[in-house]
Amino acid sequence: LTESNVNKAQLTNHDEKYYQKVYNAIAKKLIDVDDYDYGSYAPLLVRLAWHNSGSYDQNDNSSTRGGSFAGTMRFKKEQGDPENAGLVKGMNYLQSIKDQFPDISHGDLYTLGGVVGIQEMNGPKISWRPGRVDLPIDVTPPYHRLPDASQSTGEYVRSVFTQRLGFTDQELVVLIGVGHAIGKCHTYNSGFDGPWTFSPTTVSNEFFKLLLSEDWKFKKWDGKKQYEDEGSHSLMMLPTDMVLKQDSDMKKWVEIYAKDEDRCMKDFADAFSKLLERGIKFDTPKMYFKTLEEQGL
Ligand code: ZEM
Repeated sequence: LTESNVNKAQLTNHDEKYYQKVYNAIAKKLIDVDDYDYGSYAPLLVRLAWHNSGSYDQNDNSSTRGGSFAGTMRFKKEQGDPENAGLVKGMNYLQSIKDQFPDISHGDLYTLGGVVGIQEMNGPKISWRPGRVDLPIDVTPPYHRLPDASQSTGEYVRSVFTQRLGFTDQELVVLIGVGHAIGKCHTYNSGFDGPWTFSPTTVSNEFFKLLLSEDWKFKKWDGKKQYEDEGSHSLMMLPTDMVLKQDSDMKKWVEIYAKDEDRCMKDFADAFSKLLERGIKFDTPKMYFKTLEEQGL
């Protein structure tokens, strides 16, 4: 990396107390406005934070390196990437928070939304820092940097997570498996259908347990190629999810995380925090937020 293409987080006029207020506003809205699957927008906010950050390419030496810094997901251009289908709903959801706290940049808002989503679904504490800056539309990253779920090789998954995003096998396994413990696929967004676990609004290591314990067969339908469990026929795996079990180096981590939930949560917290900060240089200390429950709210 050369100095010129590192995005430097800017100091904001606000302290941790202020961002805790923003956190609380999002967390309260998760309780008040619940007209999404399983009564929670939290999984959608996590996916929004991931897609904001996952457009980063460490090999891109232009000013369009992607990632969460410039907040370019606010533009229709980036929203039009087929992989981002459905995320506008998450951004619209956060608009009232932006109106209440107008100083916060879009990159900070969308990443903080992911932190709130994880923590309020009983997940681990995710360190977070402010200082992303809204930049103009011309730094919008090109399409198709987010992974294509229909791919089914370890080589492909590493081409995104390792070559482009700079994650190890351990980190990519924990990110995908905990990310897909929550929420579901919607045919109207991606063409895939269904949840990965029986507890889609709780952050857990259930994905890893089910990936190993269930018999996964191709789903018989006219839709995209996906897997379903032989037991209940109500859960799903994407082709890229199955790679975590098919690739022997990745599978080692699946086995560790299926057995050790504490390790899983700790490693996920580190990897998710790293994801949100890809391509950004911060000089400020990490912030940690209390859940509504911890504050007695
Ligand atoms: Zn997902 N993801 N993802 N993911 N994801 C979907 C939904 C959700 C992939 C993918 O193609 C899809 C990570 C990694 C990868 C979440 C979090 C994280 C959907 C369904 C697809 C197709 C979208 C829809 O139809 O609404 C692929 C190929 C991945 C890597 C190989 C990582 C990493 C995540 C976070 C850490 C979440 C929370 C959802 C559920 C969203 C919702 O609306 O319920």
